[in-house]
Amino acid sequence: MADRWQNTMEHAVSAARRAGQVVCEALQDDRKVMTKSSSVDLVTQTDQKVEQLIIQSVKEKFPTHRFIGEESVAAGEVCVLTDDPTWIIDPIDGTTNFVHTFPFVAVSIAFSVNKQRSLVSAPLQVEFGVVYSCLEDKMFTARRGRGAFCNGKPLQVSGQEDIKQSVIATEFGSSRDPEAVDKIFTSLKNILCIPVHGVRGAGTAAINMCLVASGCVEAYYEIGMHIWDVAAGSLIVSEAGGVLMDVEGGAVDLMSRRIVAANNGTIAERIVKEIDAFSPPRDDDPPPQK
Ligand code: LIP
Repeated sequence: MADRWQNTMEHAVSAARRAGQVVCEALQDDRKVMTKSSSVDLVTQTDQKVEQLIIQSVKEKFPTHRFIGEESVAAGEVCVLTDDPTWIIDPIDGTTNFVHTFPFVAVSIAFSVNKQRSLVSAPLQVEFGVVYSCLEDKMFTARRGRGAFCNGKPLQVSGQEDIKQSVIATEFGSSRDPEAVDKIFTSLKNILCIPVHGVRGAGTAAINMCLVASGCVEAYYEIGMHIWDVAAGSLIVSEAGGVLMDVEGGAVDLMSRRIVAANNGTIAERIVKEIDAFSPPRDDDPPPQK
């Protein structure tokens, strides 16, 4: 059956590859670092330039499409889904890595159609996801219902059912609020002491999710990331045979800034038991009144 969005996905892949080339070239330059919500929430001119390059290239081909971009939202645009086809873009996932030349940075592009209050059961709403790990030159792709791939090779999550034989990925995020940090460390201690074989973090949610899809880690969880970090990876995990869950169990809501992405429900539910959950402001919350 003809795939309605194949042509659109191919545009996304070429846009991600071009963006990745710009990111890699910029790594050689002196990167002007700015901050957003806090002194550790970093952004560079390259983040902003790459997001605009992607958006402009899409607008030329698909003028009616809409966008949720990390840096556009940071500049004040609303983070809401409408009935229009919507591109969800993180121009550099792993900006702190980029600034410090820690070698894991990705361009993440997801494409969603049909209005949703939030991306509940995200795989049903995300039509395709593209994550380009540009320093590794790994193009991760997934088309809803048609599998997940890395550089064209099929991906399959780990078959591990025993949490004590597992490696789990997570991130500490950019919040330095003491209460949030306490909960993040409580969750980390609980999971480490199950015990699991190890805990890892690439410094980018998108690559962590691709590691789940690739079977390199059994699961990734985090509280505090954003929809643009995980929208593409959510489909890549699902199409590689994995599962998505909220940190307190139940359906994932990608606007909630909370996620568990795992190889199977057994591992996901075991992790949920250990997470000291909290609820950060949602991505689709109205901006605070000035
Ligand atoms: C990053 C996420 C990561 C999170 C960081 C940051 P960015 O995205 O990929 O999971 O822990 O705080 O949000 O800001 O590099 O695009």
